[in-house]
Amino acid sequence: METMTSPAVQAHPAQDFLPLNGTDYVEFYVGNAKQSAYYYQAAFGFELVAYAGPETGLRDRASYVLQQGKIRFVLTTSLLPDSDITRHVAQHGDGVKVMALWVNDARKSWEETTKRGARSAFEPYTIEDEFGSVTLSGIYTYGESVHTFVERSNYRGAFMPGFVAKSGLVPQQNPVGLLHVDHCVGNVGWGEMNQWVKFYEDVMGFKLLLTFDDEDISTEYSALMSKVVSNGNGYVKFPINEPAEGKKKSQIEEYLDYYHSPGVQHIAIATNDIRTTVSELRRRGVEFLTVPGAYYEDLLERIGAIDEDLESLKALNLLVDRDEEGYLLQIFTKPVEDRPTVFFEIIQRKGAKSFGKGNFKALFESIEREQALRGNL
Ligand code: TYF
Ligand code: FE
Repeated sequence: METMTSPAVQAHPAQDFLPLNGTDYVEFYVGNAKQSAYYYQAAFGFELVAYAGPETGLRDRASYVLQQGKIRFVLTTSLLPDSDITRHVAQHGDGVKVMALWVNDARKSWEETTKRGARSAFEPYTIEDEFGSVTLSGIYTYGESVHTFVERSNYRGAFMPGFVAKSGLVPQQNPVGLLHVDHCVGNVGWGEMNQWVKFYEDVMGFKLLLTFDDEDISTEYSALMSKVVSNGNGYVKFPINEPAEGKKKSQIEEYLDYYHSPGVQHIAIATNDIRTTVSELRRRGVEFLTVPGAYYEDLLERIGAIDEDLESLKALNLLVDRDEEGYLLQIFTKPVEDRPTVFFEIIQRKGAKSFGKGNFKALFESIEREQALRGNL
């Protein structure tokens, strides 16, 4: 069953040893950053804002920084036949390397977490240019993923020192309306969920928010367990999934088979007008999972009155769920690579703080239909 564990907002935020202002950026290591940057501009409505590469003095890589609302994606590719980036892409395909967290003190963030047992990715260092300075530090989380702490309080440039401002050649048409990262979900190996929940609790001071056991989320075939951890102010939420035994292969196992390690499964992005956002994403060619029409037949009986009319939700295949505090609308893209690994969720919260448990059955059956088409069920 779903268990609500503790309030997301701590009574005494001053005691938080790792205060976080939110997600600073998400960095993807990709095979071709120039073309990925085009995809996120043309299909998802991001704007190119900054660039680093050979033209700015980098010999080994190129990075494109894309922005929409408060969301920053950094797309990085290697220019070498063998490097950490090259090896990452060879092993995992395009995937998320860094979930960067915006902090006021990157050195203290690194010290507080490493002294509690975090494995350092890199020690604190400061970089400067004419627009100010940024201090960075990093720790490893599950798989090869890294949390970079970004202190940019006095920085006024396009992204950070080392990057030049650069605008895109893709004309931005109608606004898509993506606002901020709502949560980033990790898939970890069999039996590893609890140790990663403990990592976020002990090392980063997060609190367990929700637990989903396999009765909540096992459909006829696929099964998984999930726990959600949140930082003190609730701005940063990390659900952690592990595969569970089902009749056939778990969707989490399929991910692990193709990603070849634990890693980021999906990034949920908030909008305050999901119908406009999803119409625009569909028009631009983003592919979404679908649920059968029957999902909508008893929807209003299940979740009660909502502001949106049923037909408009059905036309876009949007999912709806309710909790004690309100409701939410959500939809999931298909994987955005050839491997069945990383995908996106678009979510509009109307009071609800939960994750759409009422949709798990319909959603997971939809994922299983895709798994079957890939021959992985
Ligand atoms: O983040 C969540 O918990 C929801 C539901 O493989 C979910 O988006 C959970 C597991 C999964 C896909 C979606
Ligand atoms: Fe989600």
